[in-house]
Amino acid sequence: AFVINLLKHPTFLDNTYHTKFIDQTPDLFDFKPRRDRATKILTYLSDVIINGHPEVADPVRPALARAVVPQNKTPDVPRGARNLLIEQGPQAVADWMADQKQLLITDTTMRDGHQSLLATRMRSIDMVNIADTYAHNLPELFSVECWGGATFDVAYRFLHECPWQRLRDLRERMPNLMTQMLLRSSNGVGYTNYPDNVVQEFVRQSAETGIDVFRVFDPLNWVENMRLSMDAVLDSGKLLEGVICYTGDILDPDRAKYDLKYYVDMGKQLKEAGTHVLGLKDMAGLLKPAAATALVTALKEEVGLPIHFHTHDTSGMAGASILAASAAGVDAVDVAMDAFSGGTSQPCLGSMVEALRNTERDTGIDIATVRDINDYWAAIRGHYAAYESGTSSPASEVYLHEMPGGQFTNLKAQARSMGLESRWLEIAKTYADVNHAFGDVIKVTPIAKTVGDMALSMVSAGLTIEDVLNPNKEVAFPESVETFFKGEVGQPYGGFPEALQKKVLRGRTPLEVRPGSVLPAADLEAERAKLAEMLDVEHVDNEDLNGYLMYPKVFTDYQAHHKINGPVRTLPTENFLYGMQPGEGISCEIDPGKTLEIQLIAVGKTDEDGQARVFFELNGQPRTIRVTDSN
Ligand code: 3PY
Ligand code: ZN
Repeated sequence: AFVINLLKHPTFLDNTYHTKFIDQTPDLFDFKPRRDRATKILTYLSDVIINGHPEVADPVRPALARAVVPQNKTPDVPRGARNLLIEQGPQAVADWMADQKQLLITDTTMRDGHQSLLATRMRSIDMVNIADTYAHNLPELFSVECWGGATFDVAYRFLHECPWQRLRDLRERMPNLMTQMLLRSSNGVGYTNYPDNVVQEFVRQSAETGIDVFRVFDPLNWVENMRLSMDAVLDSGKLLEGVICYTGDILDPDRAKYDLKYYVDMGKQLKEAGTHVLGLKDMAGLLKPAAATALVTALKEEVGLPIHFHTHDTSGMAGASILAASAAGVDAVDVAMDAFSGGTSQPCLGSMVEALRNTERDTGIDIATVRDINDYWAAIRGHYAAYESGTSSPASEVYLHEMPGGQFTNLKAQARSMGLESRWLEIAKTYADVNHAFGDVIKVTPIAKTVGDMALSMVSAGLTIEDVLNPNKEVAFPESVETFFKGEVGQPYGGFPEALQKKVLRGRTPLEVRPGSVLPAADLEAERAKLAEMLDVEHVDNEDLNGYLMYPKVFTDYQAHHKINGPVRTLPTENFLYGMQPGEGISCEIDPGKTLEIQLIAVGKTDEDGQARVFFELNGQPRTIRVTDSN
């Protein structure tokens, strides 16, 4: 084998070797390609070192601050809200919430914070490293939102790591804190309706792996379509937060479709459907302070459930809405750690703690602790500079288009990639036109994307809303628009605009029932067997099965990446994104207590065959990796 390696070696083949070549070329001694996890991780690093990370435009690593994990304030983990959930169940938590004088705080940094600011790219390692500190130093938190929404597929798709492992690791390190997820009802954590048993199985597994609070919303505020997932949460014994999505403006008589009565009625329906807590989800940040006062007051009085308010600071005014909601008696609110707050994310946690200090609604959170933890997050945010959207000021235009926080920067990036960035205001206006043409819909996943798809396609094709509505003008509708008008997302409040529906459907009959009711159940065991065969493994566990059921292709692509590159989740973020520099050493813990010490020694020149060699020391032993240079 040594001779074959030598004969095939490019340096040998092109006659440039010299006597020291054998001594200096350790990969000759790699008799068969060793595909252990260490080799896989070195392969990944070599690829990034030579070819760069596909999402990082500027491969030069910026000067990065070190993220310092603060000291624990106590040796033991103090009691937190989760202890009550475990000991007395979800109703006791809801009762306790309603009894509290203080404003309860959810920290969204690990979910909506980075989803809204950094395209959901925060990696598990950066959450897991600070989780023990949260457990020790922030036991006052109501919950830590850290899962669901877009984080599930982005973990597999772009971070090449397993979202279930993230949840398991966080769960283990925060035994006293309630973990919270965002569930898109029958859309699970995807963009389309799944069969009922897939949704039920997903909820069951999420609860088993570690979710305590399920925030459940439907994009059409259709309670009928929420019941199945809500019942699944109730069966799991965890805390159910059925959600009202807020849109429009209850104080504007011209937006009468979604008035105070509409929201109160929906709150009552959610109560009747068994929710423990009423969520108020203002995904675009449209609930102005005076409206917050009116809405929270009415919901408290007429529904009588504890209320958890979620908003976005796109307009720069969300902090004022939270204070108004707090004064009106809201029970809990979502905020993000300072470094992950503001703009399209949630308002600032530290400032909210300060604003309420020494008032009746004092959060009880120690501001010095917040500063220490935020110092960690500020450094972490810098590591993801490649994903910053460049939006740096409040945007009152949000009241025009009503785009949710997670979509705003995304759609701008999409417009940029289509060469339409300079026509942004036109896109924003078109988005508003589409919303009205669609019957004034609630813009949240996946309908926000549907409206965005339509707006972009109109601007790029030079179509006006009159063209779209004109029955005699041929228009190519995006697939998501067809799905919506076919009734496959559900039934919108007030029904579909008939003429437009007719035009989109071209004679096809729309669905008028709950989409899940006509989808055949998935054969879970057959799917498991099919996946085991595809992956060439004996057994597929429930977490992997659920990942596959939600996102078949994304999941199998993730598995293929994992087979080549190993557990890349264990790499520090700066190395995951920027590779390593000669002389640099890093550690990655691939199993509890099993750590790889990796040092980059040198990067060889790319040879004529386009192969580059990267020289490492792995746990003190020399290792060479060859990769194709695709530059
Ligand atoms: C999601 O569905 O991911 C959202 O954050 C909706 O607001
Ligand atoms: Zn949100």
